[in-house]
Amino acid sequence: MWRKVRGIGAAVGLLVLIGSGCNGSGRGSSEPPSPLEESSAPHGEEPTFDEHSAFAFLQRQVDFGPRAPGTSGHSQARTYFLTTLRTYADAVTVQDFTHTGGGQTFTFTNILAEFNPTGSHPLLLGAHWDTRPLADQDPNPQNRSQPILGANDGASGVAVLLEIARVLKEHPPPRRVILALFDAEDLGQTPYAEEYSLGARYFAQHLGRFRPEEAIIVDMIGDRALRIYQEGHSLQFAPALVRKVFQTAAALGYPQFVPEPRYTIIDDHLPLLQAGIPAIDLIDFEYPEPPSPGRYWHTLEDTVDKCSSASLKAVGEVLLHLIFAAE
Ligand code: 1BN
Ligand code: ZN
Repeated sequence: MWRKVRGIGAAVGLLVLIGSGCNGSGRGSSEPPSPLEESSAPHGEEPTFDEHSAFAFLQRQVDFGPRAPGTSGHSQARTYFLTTLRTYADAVTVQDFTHTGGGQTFTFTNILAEFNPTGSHPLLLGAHWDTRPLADQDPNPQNRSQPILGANDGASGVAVLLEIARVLKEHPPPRRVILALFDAEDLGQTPYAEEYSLGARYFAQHLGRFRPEEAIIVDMIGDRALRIYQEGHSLQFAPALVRKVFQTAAALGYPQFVPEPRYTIIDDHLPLLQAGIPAIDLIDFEYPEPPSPGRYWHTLEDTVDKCSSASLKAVGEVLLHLIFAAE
């Protein structure tokens, strides 16, 4: 694995990608105002991912406004994640770090929530919680100096992880699970790969006792017309994990997972791969539809009405199944 992964540094330096309002399955404003307090699944069975609770976690984040580093939305969201995860997880670790770029220094925070911390076969599920400071892909030039809301690009992945945290509180997992909320994923400017994924990079360089056996990143998985293809770096460097995830999705009957390669993307799985961890990226990079990356990506159109609770459910159920499946 290590030998295979070493080659990735050069590849990432050159490559960005190759290829083509979130609304709760049409639920819109009828979404419940807050996440559920208890899991509806009975004890002793594989628990169920509640899509409406997940969607409420998405809405809650967007209600803070843009969560770009240095904004009040960022600071409020940080507090919310810590408060929420401390009620669900066995342990929560705050990983603060600073980064200087463009003459400015910001403080960032990765948040690591653990379940069954002494269990074997540690699995990391990760998502970025920051949102992009500038809507640089917006068709209207006047919008390009404004921050995005990041309903899909930011909130969707975190919403799935928060719902999984809620479920795991009620149903302790048989293996160690680390939920990682990474900061500062989206500060880069295409095509400079080294400016993206600052939080995941910091994490991967300070693994300590947090080295997982395998890792799955979820990003932009709230799109109403969800289509997750097999991402190129994931396929190249962690093919067995890609197969396992897509086979699970097929067995559970989720056609949103399309078992074909389509594009190769810079994302938070790359620093993990570079640290020798089999890591994959589950991302829908056609937002809302082909050609990639789609007309809502990094625009002011990345809003709640473009997303769907059914999409969160498809991803969440697959991840829960992987957590509870017998090895
Ligand atoms: C994913 C979501 N990314 C940014 N927002 C990573 C990325 C970076 C994707 C550069 C394509 C190009
Ligand atoms: Zn982005």
